[in-house]
Amino acid sequence: MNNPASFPRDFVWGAATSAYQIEGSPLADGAGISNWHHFTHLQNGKILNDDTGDKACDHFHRFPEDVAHMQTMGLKAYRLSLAWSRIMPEGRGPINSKGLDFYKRLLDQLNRAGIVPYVTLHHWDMPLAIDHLGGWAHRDSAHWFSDYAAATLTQLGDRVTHWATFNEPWVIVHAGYIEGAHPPGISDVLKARDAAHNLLRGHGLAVQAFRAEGRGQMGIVINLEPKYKGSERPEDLAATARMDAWMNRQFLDPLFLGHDPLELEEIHGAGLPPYPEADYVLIQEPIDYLGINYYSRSVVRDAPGLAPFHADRIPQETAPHTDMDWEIYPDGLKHCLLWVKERYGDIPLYITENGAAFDDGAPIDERVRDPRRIDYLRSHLLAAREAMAAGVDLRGYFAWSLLDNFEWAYGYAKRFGLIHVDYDTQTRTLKDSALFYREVIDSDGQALWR
Ligand code: IFM
Repeated sequence: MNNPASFPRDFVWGAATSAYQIEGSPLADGAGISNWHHFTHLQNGKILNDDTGDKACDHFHRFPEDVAHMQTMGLKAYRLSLAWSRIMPEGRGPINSKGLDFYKRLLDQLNRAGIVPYVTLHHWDMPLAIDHLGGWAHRDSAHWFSDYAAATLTQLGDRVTHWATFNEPWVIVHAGYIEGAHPPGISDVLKARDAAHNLLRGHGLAVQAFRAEGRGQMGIVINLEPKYKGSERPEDLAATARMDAWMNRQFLDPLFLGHDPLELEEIHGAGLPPYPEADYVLIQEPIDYLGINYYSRSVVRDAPGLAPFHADRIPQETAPHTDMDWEIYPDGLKHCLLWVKERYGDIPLYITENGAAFDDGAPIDERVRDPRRIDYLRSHLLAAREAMAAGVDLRGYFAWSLLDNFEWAYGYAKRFGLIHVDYDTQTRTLKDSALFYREVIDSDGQALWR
């Protein structure tokens, strides 16, 4: 930390993926049907080109090659998620040991390679059987999840020390229960409220199970998008606060402060029966770290007709954007790291996802030139380093993503990978950004300043 133009020696340099996005073979070895398998096979126009995760990056079969690529890149850590439906096919009840075996093989491969696995228990793919019972809107979902978590922690605890309960619960709630773009594909603001609360209860119960059975560290991964006011008009300020509450504070306030943000009442309606006080004690179960996923920011204005948020994003037309149409705004990363420290205290932080979708074309002479992704990584890492210099306890950074993969509603159309995947042949090619990232890692970050 003394050298302002480098990162600490023990900084954790990693890359991230998730199960449904890369594994393929979703029903292999006795796995149950997941909500995402079901949703993609509905072919109801909600997934671009009717793409599915049936094959994805075929990581299920090709993980030894993928771990070898991680070694080539010099990764210190790899963030992955587990498919609940491989481990508990019905979401509850008996464990499927063959499903677990896949993860044991993968984790062994990583540990042998000296790459520390950071494992997320749930990254959106829920067993369909329990989704059909009401999914996260059902109060029992917290217990379904913590039973799965407890069993998994016991089974894999000898191989994993860094755990997270959930990835981006906000997306589960917003895309699944408000926009209907992800499973369960509905638009119901009250169910969304219950889903958010039950995810947090499930998190608290899983942390308790971890304290009883696990070793190492347990955290949660939250996606943050700083909201900037569109103007000084009181209506725009209120809309900005509402969107900040909905996206950023909806999860962090209960986790660290023990209450929901007040502005949620403007969205869900006041006068709803309150949840039991004991829920908030459970949700505040102390964690070892917070994972932050950061991609962009938004500038907000009041939009009275747009239920349920009555707010809208002001397009930043002259600013650079990625292929997701997300504004590239590295300062937002610094701001949200500083904001988390100021509002919630000195919890150890990791950037658990950060990256950019760009289509850089097929490899030419086994090379993919992706200077825009390099610029994105560089500018965001420099912003993160500035936050560290200002006192933020940032322990590591995971680029999203190791591989091009299944980008949910966008199918295979958006490429976030440091490694290019040819989906027909499953050939992997390290992009220039992967080679750049290797230099960054090798030099403790100093390559960023060159
Ligand atoms: O691909 C997703 C990932 O699953 C969760 N975080 C955002 C990424 C890019 O959209």
